[in-house]
Amino acid sequence: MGIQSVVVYSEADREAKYVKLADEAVCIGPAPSALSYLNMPAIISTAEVTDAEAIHPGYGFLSENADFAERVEKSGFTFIGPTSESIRTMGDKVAAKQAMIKSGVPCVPGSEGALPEDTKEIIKIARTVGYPVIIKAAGGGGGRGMRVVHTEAALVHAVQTTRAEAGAAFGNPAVYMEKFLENPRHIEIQVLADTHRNAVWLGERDCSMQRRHQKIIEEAPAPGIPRRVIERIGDRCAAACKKIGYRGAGTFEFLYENGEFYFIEMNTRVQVEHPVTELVTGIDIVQMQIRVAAGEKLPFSQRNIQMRGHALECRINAEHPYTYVPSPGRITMWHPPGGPGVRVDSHAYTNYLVPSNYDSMIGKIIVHGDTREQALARMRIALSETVVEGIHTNIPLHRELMADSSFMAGGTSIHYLDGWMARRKQ
Ligand code: MV4
Repeated sequence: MGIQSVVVYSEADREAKYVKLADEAVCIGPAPSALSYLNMPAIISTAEVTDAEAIHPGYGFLSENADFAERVEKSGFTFIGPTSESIRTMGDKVAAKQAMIKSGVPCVPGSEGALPEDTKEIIKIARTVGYPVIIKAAGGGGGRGMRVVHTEAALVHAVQTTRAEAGAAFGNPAVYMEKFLENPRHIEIQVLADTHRNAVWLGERDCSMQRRHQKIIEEAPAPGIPRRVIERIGDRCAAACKKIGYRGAGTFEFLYENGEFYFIEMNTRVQVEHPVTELVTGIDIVQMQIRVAAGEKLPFSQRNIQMRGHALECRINAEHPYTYVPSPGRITMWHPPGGPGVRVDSHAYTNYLVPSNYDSMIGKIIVHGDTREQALARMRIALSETVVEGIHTNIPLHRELMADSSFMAGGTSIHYLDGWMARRKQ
């Protein structure tokens, strides 16, 4: 795009490749994120001293922090993302759900808004919803602050405990109730919206292969879901964006069970797994974020968007493949794969020191093929070509999963990896 870039980094990330590649790099503090990546004044003053125009928040730390978005804009910079108001609404899961119900997006059946104080009322709501139910914190999300309840006897205590935890963790004790779906898939819809009332959806991703809310494999399209079912949901997501005045990239998260979609949360950032959508649509999502933040119109409409082929992403983590114990340290050999339909996004290289301070993800291998079978074949070859020495990685786990008959068949649920690991017994 011809835009000069400045990266900010902490002392622990001194050696990361993006620090070397950027036009300018500014160290904003020591390793602990509270003193660097979460230090809003340090980031905003870096924008000031480097004469930046806009700030892209990435996909970690402050990327979904409404106060940060607000401070960026109040300091005279463009925040590359939605308005702080959108971020705030979607951060409150009760408000998000109410906005979606209003916009015609199907949600999990449950309480209308936050649960009341009155225990008799709570019991009544649970009877209507039907057990099992799940109690979720309004301020939670991404798997934080939730509790499954199977019987009426356990209900009131579960609500009280979740409330107390939510108050302490999020400063908001409000909780809500949903029907607990026992064996769903996690399917999400990517959207893009501009400031000229245009909004489109860019297909779906299946992110069901996960452990402890950390996804490890994502793919697009989602295997075995009829196109007409996805199209109905996608059109509703785009319509919801227009209705709420959404801007930039976003993701609607759904649970999918027995042929039905149920909205659970919206992410107001670009996500780790956006490359699978880029490969099947040919659209550069980050470039679009920057263009719509600059006030440009989206350069395409829904009918111009075509999904082609199949994409898979394997997240490469510095961790033991079967115990998941983090494995930071010096990478003595880094040999990424290549060839047609193979993309690697990473900040690592031979001699790079993986710091112990942050998330263990050190890269992503993303492949594209004409069919899911071709994408799987390309991923198997890509994984076989990849060499990472000096630390443990989860590459052996990915190699096994790419040869697993249920994964190969497609459509495994969010619980599949837990069961697979238990059966594998070290
Ligand atoms: C649920 C659910 C079952 N029923 N809601 C976990 C993360 C957060 N985004 C929502 N989550 C769930 N909500 C109802 N009504 C099961 C989960 C869930 C989950 C969802 C997506 C991906 C992985 C998951 C792992 C465990 C539980």
